[in-house]
Amino acid sequence: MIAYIGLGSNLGEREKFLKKAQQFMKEEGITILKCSKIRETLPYGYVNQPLFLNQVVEVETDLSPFELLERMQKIENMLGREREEHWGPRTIDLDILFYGDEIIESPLLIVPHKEIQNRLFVLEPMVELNANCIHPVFNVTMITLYEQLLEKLSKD
Ligand code: A4P
Ligand code: MG
Repeated sequence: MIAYIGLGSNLGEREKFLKKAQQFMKEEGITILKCSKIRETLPYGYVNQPLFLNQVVEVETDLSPFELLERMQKIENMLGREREEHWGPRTIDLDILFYGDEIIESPLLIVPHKEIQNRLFVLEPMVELNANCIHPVFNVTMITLYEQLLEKLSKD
């Protein structure tokens, strides 16, 4: 299955954490097919925290969505993430953005990630990697979601 993982880091050696996370993914049998550019972004949500580095990777995996989540959490833990503040600073945050075109709504896992449409730091790299990828809930492409968000932000 093709999946997209969003990576974010805003503590310590941010670029190193992005690289390490990808190295660990490979060790877990996850094949990285494409990587977006790394972008420095303003914190979204809880704004009083350091700037993030964000990136999205396209991966191929035989893992189920829940196995993939478990591996992402294992990698977050290995990279020393302290789970304290919701939306607060973190060495690495790994979100499953898409898992093929599957829609999953369980207490543990929501796919597509519920904030994709609100986040430029996800939509810009998604457009870069696969502009015509269709969001299975909204039934529109990444480029459309990106343009809609720009439009919305320009009115705020
Ligand atoms: N969970 C549910 N769905 C998913 C999914 N698709 N991928 C559950 C990963 N996890 C998912 O996550 C809390 C729980 O979400 C997990 O236990 C899992 O079962 P967490 O990573 O422990 O907590 P969190 O990251 O603090 O909260 P959350 O809601 O995941 O926040 P986000 O969406 O990850 O946002 N600003 C910028 N510029 N860049 C960023 O990367 N990131 C965040 C965190 C906020 N602001 C940011 C950035
Ligand atoms: Mg998260």
